Amino acid sequence: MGGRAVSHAPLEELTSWDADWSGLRVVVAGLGLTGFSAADTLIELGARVVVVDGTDSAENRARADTLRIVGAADVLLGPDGAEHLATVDGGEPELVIASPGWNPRHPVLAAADDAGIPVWGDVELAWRVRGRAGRKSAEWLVITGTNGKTTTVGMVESMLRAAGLRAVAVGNVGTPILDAIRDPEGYDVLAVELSSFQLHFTHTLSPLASVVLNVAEDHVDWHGSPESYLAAKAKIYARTRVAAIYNAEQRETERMVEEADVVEGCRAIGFTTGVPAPSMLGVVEGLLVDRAFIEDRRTSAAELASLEDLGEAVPRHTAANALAAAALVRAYGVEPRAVRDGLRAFDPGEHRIQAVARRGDILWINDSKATNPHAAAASLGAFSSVVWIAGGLSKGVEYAELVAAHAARLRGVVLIGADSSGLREALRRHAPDVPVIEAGVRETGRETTPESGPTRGRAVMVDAVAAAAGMARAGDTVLMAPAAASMDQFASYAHRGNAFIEAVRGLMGDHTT
Ligand code: UMA
Repeated sequence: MGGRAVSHAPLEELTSWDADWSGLRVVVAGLGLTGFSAADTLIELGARVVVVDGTDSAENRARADTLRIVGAADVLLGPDGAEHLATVDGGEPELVIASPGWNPRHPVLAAADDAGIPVWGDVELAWRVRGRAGRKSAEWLVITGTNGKTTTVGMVESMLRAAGLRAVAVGNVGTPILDAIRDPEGYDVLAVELSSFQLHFTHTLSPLASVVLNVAEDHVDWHGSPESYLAAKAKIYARTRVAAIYNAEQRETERMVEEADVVEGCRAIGFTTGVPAPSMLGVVEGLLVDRAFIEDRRTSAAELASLEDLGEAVPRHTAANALAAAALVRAYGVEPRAVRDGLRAFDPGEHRIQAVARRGDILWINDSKATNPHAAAASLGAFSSVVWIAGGLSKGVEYAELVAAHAARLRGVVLIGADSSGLREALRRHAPDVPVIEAGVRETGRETTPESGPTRGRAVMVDAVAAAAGMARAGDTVLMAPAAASMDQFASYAHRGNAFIEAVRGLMGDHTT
């Protein structure tokens, strides 16, 4: 390492771990989970790496120290380093790796684009280095969608493991894909959750099977328009080899498959919560069935599992996610029994439609994972009379449709979030009779949110829960499903969910479920 080796192969030939990456000049944008794993990998491959990150935090400094020790050419922290495209060993970079949180219009990425320098995400890098002499190279089953990605990727992982395969859920779910690629034991299959951000920076991925679970408006601020958000999602189908899986109840996803440039012989497979046509998975009399990956699909269907295997009172979207997961693993060749066993063993995790407490016939639900209107609509639709705690970072989406569709079930609304004006306005227009309280401003009657951030969030949530308790009547559900991201007042959706749980428990002592 070090030195100025320039022996590397041209970028188009850098398609395996064993290719010659030495001396390749790379700028890695971001030093979070993605940037760290990408920089560490590239250094191991012998590339010359400069990492830039706009935040000079203690955490980033610690990561920077580690990367310097293993051989990074430089790590630039703070706004100055992240304003312009850095040089590497005094020369222009030949490649930029973008973390998903980086907007393509960010000055560093825009400068790379202007200079004709390729910009890849960590997913592109991981795809290229997945093949390595002496290690098994995992197949990829890839998942995107506006909602349900994390649940589905977890179901896929659980089904694969039930089939006795070495498998792991990676990607947007939280474990960088490069960590799995570099695992010494290797995997048979990777269940890969991809966000629209990650897909935007992906160029040559050719998965065994792919799915867009559903599409609704989200992340408009990052992508610039709803159209470019959908275009990023549709990229997941490109070069799919065995099965391009679509939601038969959402024509947009089917159209994406029709328009995708898949590998010759790849099949289009639908999933539906209704009765399936041939080449689909669906539900018949309470059973999840497969009419796609069986011999005689014209006249029969294979039983995979029952709705009860998913748990009690399964919402429709959970059944849809299970069918999508089943389609992915069936494309790989997993047997029906492992689909069932995987679903039985699957634990949906916290913060999604999670019952937190019940007292005085009022049910308290944490759905902090509902970070956009589509996700919030799914949980609002599950209850008949709701006190809704909502608001936060809106990411540029519209609330009119959501509020209009669910106004009749709202007992009242408690607004959180540093600026929930979009939601407030939608409520004023489409639910004028529903009382709205703003958490954090009630005591004094004026805005008391000079600061934002985690500490602020906790106090706001305590106030929101108290306000909701005041509105709720017997038979109501208090639902924290914000339809917005959390980062204006909380560190993450998990932090927001925990703040809610703590506040509810604080309010009622030990009467929780
Ligand atoms: N940064 C800058 N300038 C910028 C943007 C970010 O300097 O303009 C720096 C930050 O200071 C920080 C680093 O970049 O140090 C963060 O990079 P990042 O935001 O890309 O986050 P990572 O830690 O790399 O995590 C990412 C995903 N984050 C995002 O897409 C925003 C994680 O998804 C994912 O789990 C992880 O990679 C591993 O693959 C999280 C997420 O919120 C859960 N995803 C969104 C969602 O699900 O809705 C898309």
